Amino acid sequence: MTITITAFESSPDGGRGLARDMRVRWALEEVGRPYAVRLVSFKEMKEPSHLALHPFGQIPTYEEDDLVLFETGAIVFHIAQHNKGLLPEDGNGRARAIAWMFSALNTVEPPIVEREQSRFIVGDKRWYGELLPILEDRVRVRLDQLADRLGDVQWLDGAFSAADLIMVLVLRRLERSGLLEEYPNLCAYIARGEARPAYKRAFEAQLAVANHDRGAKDAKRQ
Ligand code: GTB
Repeated sequence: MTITITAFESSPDGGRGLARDMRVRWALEEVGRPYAVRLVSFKEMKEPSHLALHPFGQIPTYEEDDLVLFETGAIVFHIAQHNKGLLPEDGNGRARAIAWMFSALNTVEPPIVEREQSRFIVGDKRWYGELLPILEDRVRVRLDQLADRLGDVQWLDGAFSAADLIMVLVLRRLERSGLLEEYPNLCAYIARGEARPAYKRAFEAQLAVANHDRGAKDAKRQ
């Protein structure tokens, strides 16, 4: 049973682990499932063969036997459901972990992406300087609430789960924004996620792709 995922051939983040294949890599590493990676260019993502796997022409995708999945939330949930270690065994704990997974994707991530994307969409407008603090305050609303709930516990609800995996990576998108530093317990939470051996293996694997890509580009220039 080979699992194959897709990832950027040339990730815009240069290997900082911010592209969403990192979620799937980390989940697979946590449960000890080997996987192959097929790298795709931006052009290939919009071609029929990739669109057959992913209707929106994005990465990552996930193939396992005759199952094809897209959407990282669904992929991580599938991995967690079919392997031990990413969701609690008891029904109520499992339901709560799933709620936290959804909240990472539907409640915490949207204002973070909105803020990030605003620069690309309207960053050249003269009123952007007024918009940005508004968008940052929208992010702070969620970070305040999350930081309050997390307090000084290690993980969102008991043991580490798929919910923490997604939440940590959602929060990591704020790196270099200056916002996370206002929340020491969220910084410590992210650091705990990054310290996990499975996270490190996933990070190294995606970094190796970026380093290889950089090497190939350098060789082309010479
Ligand atoms: N909701 C989907 C999911 O969770 O699977 C979103 C998937 C998605 O946004 N994929 C992006 C993509 O394929 C890559 S991860 N984009 C190409 C396209 O839409 O044409 C988003 C991403 C990209 C780059 C950085 N970065 O450079 O820091 C971070 C995140």
